[in-house]
Amino acid sequence: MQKGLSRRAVLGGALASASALSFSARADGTPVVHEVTIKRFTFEPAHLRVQAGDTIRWTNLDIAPHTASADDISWDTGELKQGESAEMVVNDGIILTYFCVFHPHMKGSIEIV
Ligand SMILES: [Cu+2]
Repeated sequence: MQKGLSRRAVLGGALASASALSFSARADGTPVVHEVTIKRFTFEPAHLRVQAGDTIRWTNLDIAPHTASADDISWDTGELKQGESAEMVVNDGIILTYFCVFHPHMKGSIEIV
């Protein structure tokens, strides 16, 4: 497990409430958790706009295992089985494009605003 990443299974209910969180306003300046679901071999959303300090959480809903891995593998969720998720805190300077090591046509990108 690499620094800055944590993995755990996410229950449906917990995921639903976390999804609601990502749509709340940043009124108090607190970091936001951005949810990316992996479904039908696609990152959804494929492009994220985030601020440094925010967290991205990838959750695999497919039967097939997937990863979210930086193009140069400088960060990597590791293998996510169905229902598993991994989180990463976004820091300035990270590689902003990623893919799935098992299915390299699956691509995602991050924009720090
Ligand atoms: Cu994949």
